Amino acid sequence: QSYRVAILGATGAVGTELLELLDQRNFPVSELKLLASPRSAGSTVMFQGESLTIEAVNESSFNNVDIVLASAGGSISKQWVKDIVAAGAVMIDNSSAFRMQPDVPLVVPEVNPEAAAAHQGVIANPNCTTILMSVAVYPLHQVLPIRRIVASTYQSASGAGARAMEEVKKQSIAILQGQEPKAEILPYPLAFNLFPHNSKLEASGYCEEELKMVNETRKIFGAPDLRITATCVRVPVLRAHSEAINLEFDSPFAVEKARELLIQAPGVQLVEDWDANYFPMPIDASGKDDVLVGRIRQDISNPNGLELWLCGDQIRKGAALNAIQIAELLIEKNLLKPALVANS
Ligand code: A2P
Ligand code: 11C
Repeated sequence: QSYRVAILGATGAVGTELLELLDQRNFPVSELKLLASPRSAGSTVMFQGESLTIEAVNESSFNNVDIVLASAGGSISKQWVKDIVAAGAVMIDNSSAFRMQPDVPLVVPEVNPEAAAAHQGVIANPNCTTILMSVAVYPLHQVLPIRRIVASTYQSASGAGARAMEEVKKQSIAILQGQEPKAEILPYPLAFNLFPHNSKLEASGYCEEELKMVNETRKIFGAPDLRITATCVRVPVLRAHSEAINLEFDSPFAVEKARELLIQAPGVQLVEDWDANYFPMPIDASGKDDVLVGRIRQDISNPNGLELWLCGDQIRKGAALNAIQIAELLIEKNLLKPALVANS
């Protein structure tokens, strides 16, 4: 059986990757609709040897569609969700618009695939830093519950979209030519620089990105009391995020045990060469499906603590790949139609 798929935001960083992954993974597509803003309507892209025309999204775009992969931003997702659900399609949404709604499953297939079954037409794809961290630490959490996470992130330009990636390249060229770098998409020059994450600051002093890591991880793990704190930073890397993670348990977690678990964990690749001081790097993670994890060590300040370092492709596992894996899960478990709610 094959399915009618639409990509909303098909020209963006994540949309382009979605297209590539549908092809690479031989996703069973019978029809593919590529939707974006009127700016790119009429342009064409190649998919499996066929030239497809980008369409401007409108009220009838979702008729006769089974799966909508949305990656055009939260306001666009909110604008079209009713039409998508009314058309009988399932929306897998990459934005933060619906993630914390109780009736919307927030799914990382390696962690909580069972949550997808309760969907009512919308499934949310978590924030990229949250996905990467979840895949790496959940295998440990299953063995010994994590009590506290301290995360520090090093986030690439891709998290701010395709135009931000282009901006960093242009800024780098400008600086190397002795000119002033221009910042139009990102708030400050990122080339040869870094800055605290550019999402909105809340009264608590945390930015939205940091609070997404807190709230979304709790929802995905089904652990509302899990203590998490994060500092998110944008760095001049094109497309893979890195994270330094400190974990605290109720009792010691042997480093060797953690290593064994992570070697077997789905979606994780252990990258550690202690003699060469070689550990995950964003250039190695770019274009890869797995989250690269390494530098696992005992926290010298806490007998119950572990330290680890990870890098993961923000556009792939942090966004497009996770969304496609959710779609594959829906197909495998026959969950494309919204589950019937008891008593409704
Ligand atoms: P477009 O290229 O036509 O602007 P990114 O996150 O990489 O910046 O990509 C954002 C994606 O969202 C692009 O595909 C972009 O299309 C799409 N998009 C932006 N605004 C709209 C809109 N009003 N309606 C539909 N798609 C939109
Ligand atoms: C970043 N994680 O790197 C962000 C981008 O909630 O999906 C994606 C924001 C989100 O800036």
